Amino acid sequence: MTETAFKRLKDLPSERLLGTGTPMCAGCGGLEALRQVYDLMGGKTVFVNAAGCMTLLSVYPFTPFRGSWLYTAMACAPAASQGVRDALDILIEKRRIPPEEDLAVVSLTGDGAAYGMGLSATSSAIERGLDFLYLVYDNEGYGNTGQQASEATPHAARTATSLRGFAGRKKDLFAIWAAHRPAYAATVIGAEPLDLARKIERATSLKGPRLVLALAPCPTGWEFEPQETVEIGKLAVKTGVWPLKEYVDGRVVHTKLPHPRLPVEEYLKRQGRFRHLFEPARNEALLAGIQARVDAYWAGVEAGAER
Ligand SMILES: Cc1ncc(C[n+]2csc(CCOP(=O)(O)OP(=O)(O)O)c2C)c(N)n1
Ligand code: SF4
Repeated sequence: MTETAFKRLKDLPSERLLGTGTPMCAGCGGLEALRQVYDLMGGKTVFVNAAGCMTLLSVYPFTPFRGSWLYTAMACAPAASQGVRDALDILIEKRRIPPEEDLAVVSLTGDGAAYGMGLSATSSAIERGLDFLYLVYDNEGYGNTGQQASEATPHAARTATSLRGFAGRKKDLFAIWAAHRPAYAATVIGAEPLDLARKIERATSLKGPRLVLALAPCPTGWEFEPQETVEIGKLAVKTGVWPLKEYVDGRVVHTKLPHPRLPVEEYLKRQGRFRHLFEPARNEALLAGIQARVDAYWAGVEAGAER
């Protein structure tokens, strides 16, 4: 990481841009990430928000945003972001607005849109070199409609559509973005605000397609108490389940190595969606399988493989 303005927690912005009293659940990890990103990016930001939990933020005539916000269908936030970017560029070119009134365009969606329904529109937007930042709050399910499984749901998690545990595996969206050779891609989590701030600092210094993929601990869908959001988020990092990394200049760099790495079950056992792995009896085979995959990932990182 090059020189950063964010060396200590007190370097983080003190002004809070997003209004309080939103209809999000208490302890929402997605909201935690959005607040931080908004404070760092500043008020000259337009959010293009696909259907999901966050679309409840702005319910006419109320909005917690300082500026513009646009609601789109699940599959098309990146396409709508293109329209907004183009409109701003044309207005500036025609001198209908001065360059100082330009806005940063942010696609804001959950994982259902980002990993699944909106992936085709995303791929095309990256291909066109669209100048936008895509903020994903990944709560690992379709949260707004009752936490059905999505393509980001982790193996064995109970959801409304996988009552005995999800049989599939979480899709690697970071790798999919990196394969497109974007300007930037990063994983973040609200529980690690300095790491998040440095990544937004880097992302906003660049132009082109940029991904900021935030793991979003979700008390409602993951079944834990709202006051545990930060602790669960830190455990996701400390157990190696959520690697913090960035892709820039064609290289992937891990920004926080979990040393010593805690056993994965320290993270799993705190969440009701994994309770069946521990009760009525421990499912040793499944727990060992989940741990082995995390171990294999980090063995690859230590061996220098680009992940
Ligand atoms: C094409 C389509 N199918 C289904 C829906 C219903 N729907 C609205 S929000 C939502 C869940 C979106 O999940 P995600 O993108 O992960 O965001 P979250 O709800 O978790 O915030 C669904 C399925 C929709 N809006 N559009
Ligand atoms: S369901 Fe989860 S992601 Fe959605 S608002 Fe509630 S806590 Fe946040």
